[in-house]
Amino acid sequence: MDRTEKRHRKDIEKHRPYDEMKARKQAGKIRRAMQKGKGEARENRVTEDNWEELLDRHGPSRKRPSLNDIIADLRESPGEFGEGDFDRAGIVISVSSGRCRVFQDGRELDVLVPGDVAARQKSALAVGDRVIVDETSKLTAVLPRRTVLARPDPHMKHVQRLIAANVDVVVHVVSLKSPPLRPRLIDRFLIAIQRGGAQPVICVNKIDLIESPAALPDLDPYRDLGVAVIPCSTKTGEGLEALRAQVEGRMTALVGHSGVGKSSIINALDTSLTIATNTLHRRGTGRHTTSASTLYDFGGGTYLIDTPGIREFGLWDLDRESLRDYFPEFEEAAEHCRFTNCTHVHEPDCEVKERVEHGELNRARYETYVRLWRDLE
Ligand SMILES: Nc1nc2c(ncn2[C@@H]2O[C@H](COP(=O)(O)OP(=O)(O)OP(=O)(O)O)[C@@H](O)[C@H]2O)c(=O)[nH]1
Ligand SMILES: [Mg+2]
Ligand SMILES: [Zn+2]
Repeated sequence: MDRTEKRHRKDIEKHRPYDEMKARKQAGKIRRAMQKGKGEARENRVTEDNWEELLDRHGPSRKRPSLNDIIADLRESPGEFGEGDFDRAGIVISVSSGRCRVFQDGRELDVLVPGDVAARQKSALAVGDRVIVDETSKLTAVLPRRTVLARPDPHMKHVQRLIAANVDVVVHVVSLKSPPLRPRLIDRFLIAIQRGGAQPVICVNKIDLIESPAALPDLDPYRDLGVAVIPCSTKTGEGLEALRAQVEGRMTALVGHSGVGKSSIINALDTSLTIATNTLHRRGTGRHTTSASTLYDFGGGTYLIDTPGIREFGLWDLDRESLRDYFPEFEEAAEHCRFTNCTHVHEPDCEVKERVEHGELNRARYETYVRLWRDLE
């Protein structure tokens, strides 16, 4: 960096509004905190090649807590809860207006949701929530959530709509044909999943519809980010075991566009289930087969949540600064950009753009970044 450039940078720093500086500092702090976690995640990165080994290594210790563990947790930090409450803890398996079904101690209960409980919660009750139910089958409390999967309400953008709570894994199901793959949706889902704290997995369904594996789209950029990409077919059974390995002993939500085969996959993983799937699906008819999220207990701590298809997936509460956190593959190049605050969109001497031009960074991911950046104005 020569002296004129240094001076130029100083000038920029000096004239940047105070609020922006503060926001940047805060964002930096968060990013650094996230990076700490990321290192660990990188070590434990699950790929198609190492999942078996990782599963062996982590074994049951990585399994999600059973109800007994939830109760043990509660005993340790009871907060407002009393000893009597612990035996009445359960997991929400479906929610309808004013009522929900709760899985408690091997039984399924029909539970009343009082208005004040719903009002006390920041967002409504979700499938996967751990709750306490009283003797009269009334819900009395929703326990703190470990993770959430949420999206903005399509009609009220500032309202968060919960898709599921406490999920360890979210499988984004896509299909290659009917409906066709929409890579842009993958990026939005990935960001929403990571923000909620769950581990993302991409499942490419209906591979029986393509002539050869060469016709598979390039999803390596996602593999490079440490996201497992599992091609599968519920018709031929291919890939189902790899998928099972990802979800075993954990609570998993399947999300994705309507008609990609989420319900079919859950049916295929447990042949005793017969969830309605759409046999008459036509694109553009607006028909959704699954209309509400439902949790299925596969035993052994494995829970799968079927969710209704989603057409659009908006992002809320995301600013341009934090958008970068979801494109960690740009980070190294960004250190070589001419401007420290380079957005990689319109600045000169941008190393990120340079590497995209040279094919060292994935162009589709970069274009997604730019599109999201513009949306976030
Ligand atoms: N060729 C092929 N078709 C599949 C496969 N998996 C599912 N389908 C078909 O795709 C259609 C939609 O499947 P569903 O399981 O209902 O899809 P969904 O994602 O649950 O849809 P929504 O509930 O509307 O969100 C059905 O006709 C299935 O038979 C597959 O691996 N190959
Ligand atoms: Mg369905
Ligand atoms: Zn740049």
